[in-house]
Amino acid sequence: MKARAILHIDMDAFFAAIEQLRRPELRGKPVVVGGDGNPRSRAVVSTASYEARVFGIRSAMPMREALRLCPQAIFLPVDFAAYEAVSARLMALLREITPLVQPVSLDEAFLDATECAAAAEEIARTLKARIRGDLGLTASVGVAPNKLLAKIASDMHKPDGLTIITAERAAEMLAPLPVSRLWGVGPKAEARLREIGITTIGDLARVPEERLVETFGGAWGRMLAEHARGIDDSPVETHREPKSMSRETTFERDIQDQETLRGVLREMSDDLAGWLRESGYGARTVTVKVRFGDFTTVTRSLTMPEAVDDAPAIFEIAGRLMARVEWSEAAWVSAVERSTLHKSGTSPGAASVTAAERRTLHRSGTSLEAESVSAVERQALHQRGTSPGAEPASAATRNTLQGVARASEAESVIAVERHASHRGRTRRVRLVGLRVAGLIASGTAPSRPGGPAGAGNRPEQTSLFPTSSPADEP
Ligand code: TTP
Ligand code: MG
Ligand code: MG
Repeated sequence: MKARAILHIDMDAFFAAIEQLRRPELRGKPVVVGGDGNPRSRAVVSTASYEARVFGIRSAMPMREALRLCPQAIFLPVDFAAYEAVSARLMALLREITPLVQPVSLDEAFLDATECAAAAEEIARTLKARIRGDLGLTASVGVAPNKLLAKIASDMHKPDGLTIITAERAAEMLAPLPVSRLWGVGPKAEARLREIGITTIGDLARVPEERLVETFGGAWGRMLAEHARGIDDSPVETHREPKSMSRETTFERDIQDQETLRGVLREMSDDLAGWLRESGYGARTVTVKVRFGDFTTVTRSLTMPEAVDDAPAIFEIAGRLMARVEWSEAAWVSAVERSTLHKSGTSPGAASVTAAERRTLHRSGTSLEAESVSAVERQALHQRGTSPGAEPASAATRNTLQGVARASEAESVIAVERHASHRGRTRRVRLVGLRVAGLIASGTAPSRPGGPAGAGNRPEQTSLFPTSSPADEP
């Protein structure tokens, strides 16, 4: 296969640069754009000009903090319409080079120049010149054999940078960078990696993949291992039919409060129903996602024979799915066990549960802290996640577990269960998400008298935290 030539374009200090462009008296000065432009409001900084960054002002910082760092800065309100207009011109300009453009945000896009006649570096130079000439703005461009590296490259020499990462030099250029530069490595993952002595991408590349899979679960562990080596096969995706739409909320603080959760789910249901109606789709699949304070993530999915597009139906299904999440730590631990045992179920007989499974469970049993179980949990969840809708604690699995317990084949399992039953606290929620998928154009959805699926047999209001779960600890 021909090596790909991917460009990543990211405008410099985008909102602030547009303000400086239309108000020449602001050029060369510290400009901060955020909220309604009042530096004493509770708003946060959207962006700051490079002149303001010298003072330590950054995106997402409270405006008040920015004011403290640089009292002489010029504070301006966000004028979204103006930035959108410039963004549209930028994307049009990129599409003149090739139709293979994937906009990522207002000021950012990937471009696949593999089939272009000119060399990628030449295209990058032309682009920068045109952005300067036509828009009066500067951009930083990265050129690389894939999206991951192109994005890292565009960020390396900001502002007005042009950075090329070749396949040959990728490892060397990535090695000294902090792991946070990789997609999906946020502060929590960064902290976890630091705990095991990994701070740079080079460190990460030296960790055997199995170790990462063990620590972060299958999909993510493998992805980390690839990305650390500069490998990324994801295509530049131009406009595509929506496959799904989702909403997510990360709470300011991890919560345990059912009403808050219910309120957020209701809001997201309203939102998604609005989107479905506007786009003319119904959804056959609804998925909830819960990320707990310990970083583990659970999804529960339901696919219905017919599509829904109204908020009450989506909310109701979300509630039912939420009831299938293990909310208490005790239930959680035993679900992990079941899953572990389930895997062993492929080989017949309880004896197969002995070696590896017992060791795994024993390990978690030795210090039943969340941390020690979490690698196993994540792996278990990953496996379940790949077959959405599958009920993890199937009858067969439960039988296996019971059979094993009866035969006293796995004493450590019982120990874990017993221990866990004393730890029946409700787990704290960090993030909750709701997704609709299995989209069907509204006009073509099969209809049945009696309305959309689920309408006929809605159960009574379900509790998000099932009543069977042990009470919270005082
Ligand atoms: P970025 O490309 O992240 O930042 P930037 O263009 O301002 O600066 P640079 O790329 O040179 O580092 O974001 C593009 C715009 O998105 C930014 O101008 C304002 C907006 N934005 C926010 O509103 N909030 C944020 O937290 C971030 C990061 C960006
Ligand atoms: Mg930018
Ligand atoms: Mg950007």
